[in-house]
Amino acid sequence: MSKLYSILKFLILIFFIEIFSKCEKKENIISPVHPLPNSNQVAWQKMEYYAFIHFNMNTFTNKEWGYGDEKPIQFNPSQLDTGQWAKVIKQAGMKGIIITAKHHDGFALWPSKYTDHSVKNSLWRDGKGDLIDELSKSCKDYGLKLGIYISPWDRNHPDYGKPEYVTYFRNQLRELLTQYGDIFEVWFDGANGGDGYYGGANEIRKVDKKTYYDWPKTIQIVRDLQPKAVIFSDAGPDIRWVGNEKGYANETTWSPIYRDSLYPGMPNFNDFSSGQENGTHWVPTETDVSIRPGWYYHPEEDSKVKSLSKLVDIYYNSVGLNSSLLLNLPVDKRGLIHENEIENLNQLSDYLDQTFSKNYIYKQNIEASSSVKGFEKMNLIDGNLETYWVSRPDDLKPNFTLNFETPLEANTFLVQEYIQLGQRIQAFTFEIMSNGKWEKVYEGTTIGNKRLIRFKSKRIDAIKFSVSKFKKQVVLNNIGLYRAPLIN
Ligand code: FUL
Repeated sequence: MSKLYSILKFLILIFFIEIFSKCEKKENIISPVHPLPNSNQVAWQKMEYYAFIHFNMNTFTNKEWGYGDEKPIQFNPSQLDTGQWAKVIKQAGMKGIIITAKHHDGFALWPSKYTDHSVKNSLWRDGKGDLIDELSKSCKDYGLKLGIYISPWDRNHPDYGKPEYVTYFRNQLRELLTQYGDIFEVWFDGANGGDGYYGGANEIRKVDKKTYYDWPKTIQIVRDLQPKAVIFSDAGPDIRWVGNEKGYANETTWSPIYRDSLYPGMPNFNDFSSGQENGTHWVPTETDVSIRPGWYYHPEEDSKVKSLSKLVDIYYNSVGLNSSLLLNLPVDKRGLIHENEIENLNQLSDYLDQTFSKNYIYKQNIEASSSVKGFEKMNLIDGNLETYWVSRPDDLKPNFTLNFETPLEANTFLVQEYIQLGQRIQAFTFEIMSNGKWEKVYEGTTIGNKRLIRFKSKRIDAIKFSVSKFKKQVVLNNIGLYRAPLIN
């Protein structure tokens, strides 16, 4: 009898342990806020800062948009060295390069078998060169990712505007996606349709931007041939345009949009540049801007390379506003990144290194308004982006405070949402206690992947970050407090 009693007691114990562990597990499941990024978008978002290179026929004709009547022999760089590009770009702290393989004038930087309008009929490398191949090898040498810009608009091609051109465009796209290894991003420009050479027709050709390219089929080609690539266009499907070419994302930047109602080149696209809070698809912004006034190299702009303070401002307003920075470097007629660019890029990377190499709140004492078990407040300051702090579902004012034993000087605050669980924060406040007095330093809206806040350098006793509006429990994976150098 007593044996039976012991067995019964044992079984009851097991039953309760099981129930208890189920409750624990339940608490550890953090429900996502849809839409969510896919793994390609997460990997892309982590790149944050990468280069655009506009180098093609326009470099030699000193234009921004070629008409399409240029001759291949006009393309003739004297010292082209993609190794120099990759070295400069790597040193600048960028993670990849997107090259204008074909711009609106239709000239191809690779020996495409579908046209004569390419490097194969130029004097460069005696017509045997392949710039995309050279660049792809240089990217590998320097551990950079390669992306492709291919203009849907082609002012050279006789069939532009007819269905035959779309076949041609797709054939070229296939070449680019199969001959040069992994491609991290495919960039489809929204500018298309207008006047051009068109094989000698010299006329205006307009297309229906919504239907002409039959985008779903073109997108499928990229999916099939480069399943890890993200696709950029004004409206996605994976990455969208920030809405201006100045280098500034919006104060409010939602990654979700109602993607199915948007299309590349649509007229009122700017209305959507802040994203759509309740959008159906995750399509984050990319901020593209040139380091000079033009996208292409013009000798008269040698003295107009953006200054360090301008570049820093752009960095904070793109990477620091839930976007990524695609900074364009116009390669010159020699086929090299110009000395003036190199100097300012190096200044920017030194500035960013000096700012972000020391996080003053790493492993400090942190107080949080609440935490879900397993997603503790220390996850905010462990330097690991895969661990995150989660506020409890009943916490209506999620916040955290850091009190410093010894007051410190800082001027930059960083905060990141763990975007794999969706974008949740709608409004926040950042406060600082200086000389014993609390002061509201910043009131903002969205956070997303990364939010950088700059403020006047202060002696700081404590900082407080509070979320006043959010969709569901707050999920943050990283915070930082930094001292950026002063720019003269
Ligand atoms: C625009 C183009 O028309 C410009 O020439 C440049 O390539 C820029 C990045 O995109 O739409």
